[in-house]
Amino acid sequence: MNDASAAPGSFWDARGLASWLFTIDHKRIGLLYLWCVLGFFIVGVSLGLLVRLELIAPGRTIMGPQTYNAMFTLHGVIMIFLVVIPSIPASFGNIILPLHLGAEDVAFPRLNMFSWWLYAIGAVTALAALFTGDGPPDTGWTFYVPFSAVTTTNVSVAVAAVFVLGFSSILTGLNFIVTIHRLRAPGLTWTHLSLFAWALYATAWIQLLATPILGITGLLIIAERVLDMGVFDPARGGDPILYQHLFWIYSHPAVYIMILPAMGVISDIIPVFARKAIFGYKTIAFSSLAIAFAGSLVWAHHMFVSGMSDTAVMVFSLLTFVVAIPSAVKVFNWVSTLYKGSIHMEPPLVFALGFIFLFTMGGITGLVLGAAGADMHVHDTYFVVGHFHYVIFGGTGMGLFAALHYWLPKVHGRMYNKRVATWSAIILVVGMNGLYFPMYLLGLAGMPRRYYDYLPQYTALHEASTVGSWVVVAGLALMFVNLWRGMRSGPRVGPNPWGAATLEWTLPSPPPTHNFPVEPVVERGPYDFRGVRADD
Ligand code: HEM
Ligand SMILES: [Cu+2]
Repeated sequence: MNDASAAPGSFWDARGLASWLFTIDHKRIGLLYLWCVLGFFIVGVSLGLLVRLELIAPGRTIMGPQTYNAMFTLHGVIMIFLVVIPSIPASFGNIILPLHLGAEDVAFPRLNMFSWWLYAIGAVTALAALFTGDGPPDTGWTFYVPFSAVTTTNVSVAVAAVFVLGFSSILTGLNFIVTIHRLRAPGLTWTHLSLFAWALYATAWIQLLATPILGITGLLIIAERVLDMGVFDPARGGDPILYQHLFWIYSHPAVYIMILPAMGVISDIIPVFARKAIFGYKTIAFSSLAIAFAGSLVWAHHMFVSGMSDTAVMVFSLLTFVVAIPSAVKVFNWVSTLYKGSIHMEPPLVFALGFIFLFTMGGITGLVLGAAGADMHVHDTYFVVGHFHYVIFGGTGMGLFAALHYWLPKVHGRMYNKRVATWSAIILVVGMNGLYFPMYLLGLAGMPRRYYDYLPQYTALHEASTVGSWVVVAGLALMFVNLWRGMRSGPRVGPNPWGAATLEWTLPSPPPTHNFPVEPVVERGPYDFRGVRADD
């Protein structure tokens, strides 16, 4: 990383740990997030692999049931709260948003640094939950009551960690909203905003409005455990279903915190490598807001079998179908942009295509789950596990990897090996289908989720899935080694290796500390490629 400063005055120039830990430069803060997210991703993947290994055969394979429960809980908590939620918005959102706006930094640089510190404190608290108290939590990442209120494992500390992490997310959202409203360069109207910025804007509203509910719910769990409150405990007049409502009122919108930024990345990548203005700019921009809004109304589709009136079930099922429309509109517009485009099959596009395929596989099974009747059959089975992995690993994960391949040359001023990158994308897509497709079949056949053991008839599909997990790891290893090598010693690149038209590509790679030497005046849209040339 140290020799990445090709351009004089690059943001890499300041040296020393303190210049990073106390930085208020949005690019550096974004990188701090990125390194943490990738580090925790590797931890989370390792836990997932161990869980998968245990499931390769019926009976005990490598661990006992209590360890198994702790493992999948940690896997879920780390992946959701430390990896996926901050992944693209906190890392690439920070690095790229001010560049897309032609701004010097975000609106509140110090608050931005504070958000990262809260993230770090939350992460340390989550780790502390492992090594203190009576063992790591074993509730699953949803912390459902009544079990989370009575288990002796270290639930309170883990929930406190989630509380702190939530504040980090809220403050980042607030910062982005103000930044987008106030810091756009002259001429950068709302309709000249990049679709990545639009996606971050919609995401930020969810972060700001939905996350407080998670914080309060977490506090209530702690109160239940420490003070014997009786909000959720039926023996004291509480209501466990209330917990599920509160939890999902945050956690369903949270899945859009996970996916919208990835959709923004894809919307920015596709036109660049199709050399064509994006089809339906306004529909894509508006659909982000529509998803954020409608997505806040569908939480109870997680609770079709928890006990609700038939009317409520029907309303939430219908609303779930409604929220699928804006997602499908985006997929339609991406494909239409590619149609008759002049396609450049560069690695970011390959990852983007992987995203479209895997996300669509996850989205369609989401409709199966949203149909209340079908959900009765597959609720809490492996079908659900298959669905959300297609969406969050196949969607958000591939979106993050696409972003890494798209923006690494800008951030480091160097290029990775493109052939190896393409192969890693292909191996990942193959591996994810091997890992997660059998889960759909398992779920349809009745295999429940979160089970340590299973009947012999499920063995073949579990074996296939575990083998798939090894292919995924091979793809990840190849990809990370290639990116690492590229950023250390890849060939140097100029300002605009892809021939893209958004503002970051007008700066040297890597960009200078204060971004734009003169404030840019914007006269064209972000996907107007007339007169834009790629270096060499
Ligand atoms: C090689 C990669 C991965 C493997 C092998 C893997 C495997 C698993 C397994 C076996 C489970 C337990 C399913 C159950 O019993 O219900 C699980 C649950 C889960 N995984 Fe993954 N996973 C991987 C990647 C990811 C990623 C990238 C994410 C997030 C983006 C993720 C998020 C989750 C969540 C939220 C749960 C739910 C935990 C729960 O139901 O309590 N996983 N995973
Ligand atoms: Cu949901």
